[in-house]
Amino acid sequence: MTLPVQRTRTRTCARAAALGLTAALALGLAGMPAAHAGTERHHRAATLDDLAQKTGRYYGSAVDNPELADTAYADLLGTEFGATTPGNAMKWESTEPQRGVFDFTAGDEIVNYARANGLKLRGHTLLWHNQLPGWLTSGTWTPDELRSILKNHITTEVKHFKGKVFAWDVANEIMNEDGTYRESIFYKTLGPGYIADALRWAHAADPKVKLYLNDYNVEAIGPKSDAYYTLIKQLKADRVPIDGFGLQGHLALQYGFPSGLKENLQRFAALRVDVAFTELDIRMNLPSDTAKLTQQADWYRQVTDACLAVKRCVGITVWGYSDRHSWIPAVFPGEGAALPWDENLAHKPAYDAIHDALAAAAAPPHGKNG
Ligand code: 9MR
Repeated sequence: MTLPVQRTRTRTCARAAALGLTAALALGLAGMPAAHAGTERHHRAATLDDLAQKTGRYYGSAVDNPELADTAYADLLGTEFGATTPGNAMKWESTEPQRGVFDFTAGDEIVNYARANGLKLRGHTLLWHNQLPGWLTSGTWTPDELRSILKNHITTEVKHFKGKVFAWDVANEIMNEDGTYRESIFYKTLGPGYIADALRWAHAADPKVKLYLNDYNVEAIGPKSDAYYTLIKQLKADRVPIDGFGLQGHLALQYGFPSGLKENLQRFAALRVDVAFTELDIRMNLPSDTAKLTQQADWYRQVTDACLAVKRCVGITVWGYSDRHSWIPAVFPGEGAALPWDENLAHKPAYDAIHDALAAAAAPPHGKNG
């Protein structure tokens, strides 16, 4: 393991130098030697996003609103990463808690945090079967009613965040493992055409924003990723606005590394859509040990390398960057330790593996890829 504190601090020094000492003190960034601040510009260790940017990509982390109060966590996210995704703030139950009554408070908080820290923002998500408000799931809707509700939700939310997010996960997790459509309220009421409609409505509300379909267990070539391949090919043929395919990347050591990952990215890129890892984490059965952390580091390196090998792989987002804040232990009891930083915000071997993979691609002559 390398020196997390050092890397964090050198980046902090950059901010301190840029802000001037008084402002740095006011922000609580003091505590490093002044001489260090003076030489910092020349010696600052590259962050993951610095390196990703050199390859034309971003490196991001999700953030959930309560985590903004953890200032050490929020500061490190703001310095190490170049993009963020709200974990929950832009989901339907948050943004339209009553029919036609919109609340963008939580989403705006993330927008402000992203702006203050110079982070790009991915919008997540306009349409999902989870975290829907009770008024929507408990209602009985005719197709016309539900279509109007969906159109209004998408149009209002996309317009609100227009110019503030660079991409939207328009439809999230719409396929079953066997490649059939998930029987969500939208599918059952509207049929599969709701996906093209959602993309068209989102495009009409913000013609510049990149529109993604996003799912988990689509990293390997198999029935589920095949279904997305077929769907995106058809959407393209029908001239439906679709810009990207998001592979969430919720991996687990005990289930094996997804086979054909790079080839899978390549076949989507060949359909002329961008691809991205949107929610990457690599969990393990607890307790962690050296062997598991080494294997995890190798997997993070392989995922990074797969993205770097495909020109249209535009970036990687981890679903939170530290084991301090992760959804996994609550959902998979006995599993965790999935992120590149530990609970104390110290680097794990995974961090170095990602850093090394990005650095190798960022340094000429290996900077060319495609
Ligand atoms: O990180 C999110 C967590 O805070 C929520 O409790 C959970 C509710 O389902 O959603 C989590 O994020 C999910 C994401 O929106 C879609 N892909 C799976 C993620 C992990 O569950």
